[in-house]
Amino acid sequence: MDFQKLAEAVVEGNVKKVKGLTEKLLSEGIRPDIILNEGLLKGMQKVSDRYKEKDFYIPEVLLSSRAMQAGFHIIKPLIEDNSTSALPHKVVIGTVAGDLHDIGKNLVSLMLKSRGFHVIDLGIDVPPEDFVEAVKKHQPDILAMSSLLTTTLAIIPETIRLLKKEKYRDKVKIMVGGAPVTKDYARAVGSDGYAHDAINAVVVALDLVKS
Ligand code: B12
Repeated sequence: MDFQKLAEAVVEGNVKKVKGLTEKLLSEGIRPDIILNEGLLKGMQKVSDRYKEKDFYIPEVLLSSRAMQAGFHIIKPLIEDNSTSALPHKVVIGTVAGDLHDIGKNLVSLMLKSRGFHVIDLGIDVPPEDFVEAVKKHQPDILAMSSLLTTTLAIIPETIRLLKKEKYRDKVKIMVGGAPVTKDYARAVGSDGYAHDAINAVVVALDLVKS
């Protein structure tokens, strides 16, 4: 199966193979979001599992992320072009200060774009002040924060406190996610929504802009 081969190529960190297989699947008419979920993401999941089991270390993880991103770059414009609903809703997204993980955040951003959201991506290592500035400047419907490290989780409530202080909290919905974030944590720090993956992030975002 080519999806399995693609996932394996991500695990191997083989950029050339990932590009070739992604292009092959596309030429066979497979939808880009399916290639993303069934191939590239399955591969990244295996990498995460191996890292957890201490079978993979940072250099291997970096090689795999680079290979995954190579496939992601091929399908990204296709998913973005596919956005049909063209909702006028805006999302400001970023990974919190101190945290450089961006694979998950980029996927959430891509999935939101594919459903017609206008996404303003502040990148990684974003301090509360910059989130708040972006909310003032862009007036988004949703502020989305990603945190992959327990050590940077506190940036989420800090940002919410600053938004309150600046009287902007009630002007924006807040959605949070990332491996250590849970539904209970999201609620406890006063955010409006949480999702454990990029697909559910879209469901939650659509729900937030409705309410
Ligand atoms: C890849 C990776 C890296 C790469 C990051 C590359 C990159 N460009 O992102 C590199 C090698 C650079 C890295 C570095 C580090 N990492 Co790291 N890394 C990982 C790993 C293996 C996979 C993360 C990933 O990309 N997963 C795949 C994506 C698709 O999943 P995801 O990120 O979870 O995102 C999904 C959901 O969480 C959700 N989501 C994510 N964001 C958001 C936002 C919103 C709004 C919503 C709704 C949803 C949502 O949707 C996403 C898509 O489905 C994880 C292990 C793990 N189990 O998570 C460790 C992990 C996150 N890393 C960890 C650590 C400790 C580090 C380092 C400190 C290691 C070190 N000693 O140097 C550094 C930190 C550097 C820094 N300051 O940020 C720990 C964190 C532990 C903790 N609880 O704090 C983990 C959990 C590994 C572990 N078990 O120890 N890492």
